[in-house]
Amino acid sequence: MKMTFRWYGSENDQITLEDIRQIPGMSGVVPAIWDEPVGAAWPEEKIKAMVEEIHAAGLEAEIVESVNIHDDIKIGLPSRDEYIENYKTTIRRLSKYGVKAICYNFMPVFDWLRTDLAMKLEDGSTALAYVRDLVPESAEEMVKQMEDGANGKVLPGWEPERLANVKELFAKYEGVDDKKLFDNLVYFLEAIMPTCEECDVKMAIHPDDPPYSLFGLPRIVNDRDNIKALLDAVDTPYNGLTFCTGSLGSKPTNDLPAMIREFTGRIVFAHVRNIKFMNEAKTDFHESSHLSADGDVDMYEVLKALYETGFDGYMRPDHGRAIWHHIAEIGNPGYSLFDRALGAMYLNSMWETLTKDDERGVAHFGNLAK
Ligand SMILES: [Mn+2]
Repeated sequence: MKMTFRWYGSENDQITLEDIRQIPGMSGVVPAIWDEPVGAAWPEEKIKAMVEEIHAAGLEAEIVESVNIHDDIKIGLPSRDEYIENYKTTIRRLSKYGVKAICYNFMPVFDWLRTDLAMKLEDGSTALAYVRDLVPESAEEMVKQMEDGANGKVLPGWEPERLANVKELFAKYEGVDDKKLFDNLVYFLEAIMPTCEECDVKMAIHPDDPPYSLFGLPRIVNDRDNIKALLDAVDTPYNGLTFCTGSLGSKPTNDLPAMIREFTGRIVFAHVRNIKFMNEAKTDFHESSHLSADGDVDMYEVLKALYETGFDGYMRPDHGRAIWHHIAEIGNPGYSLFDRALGAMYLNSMWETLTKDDERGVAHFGNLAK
């Protein structure tokens, strides 16, 4: 397992590579190129500069996140083939500079979504939250709401130029139901798999966040059945999964440890974070600290399932709350330095316990508990 940290680049992140390097056990960062339009091939010189900057700071850059998929691919328009060619070019260029995996998603129109990007928790920290009844009626209002809470940052998946005419974009998705979206995803994957194999770059799809349909749009990556269908449809280790415990964990019927065990060998990237349900129906949640006791995801069971199934991919603490004096200076919502650093330490310490227990043949502590 390699512990990593998302990094938005020196232009877009107030957190420096040096900050990240000082977090114990950190092997690398998960970067992206933000100033290219969705669908364009990432220019080689930008990839080179990004990777060299990261290496110079003593960190690895083996996995990137947010090589976003153009809507025409998701909709299945004839122009998709051109965008798929661009995507293959990006894969080849990334691989040339040592990138081994790509985290992406296939959510139509909107990427992740929250109704509050700074909900105040009892301890004074703030966290991202989702309350079903606070989702506005119109998609335009949603775009505005997300932009207003973004601290002036461009949120990944919320590119203003792409969402400038969100109504038009919705119209393009007319007739794209779950089945069609799934078929379009399979088309995309089948088209790029030879390039992935040739370059040894694994694709790791991120589940829907939140894990259900919004504004009538299709959603196809959020539970055991639809993930299994996707992995089976393109049955190669290069068609992999980003196992995001926060996204999948906000659907109460998902049994996370069981899913990890079932998808052994296909989990490329683990996003590990916790969420806390706020109502009995479990439709509303806020993000919490990583500690199991603070949320509804049992981190011990999650890590144990990963460890026991021989997980050797990348992990990151995913989101964090804004805490300490960082609250005032937080840039990218959900991507604070301190709480994610605490999360990484917590996850690393559990991983060390699991590793050493295993090496020393310690099966359990059952007797101590009595
Ligand atoms: Mn995630």
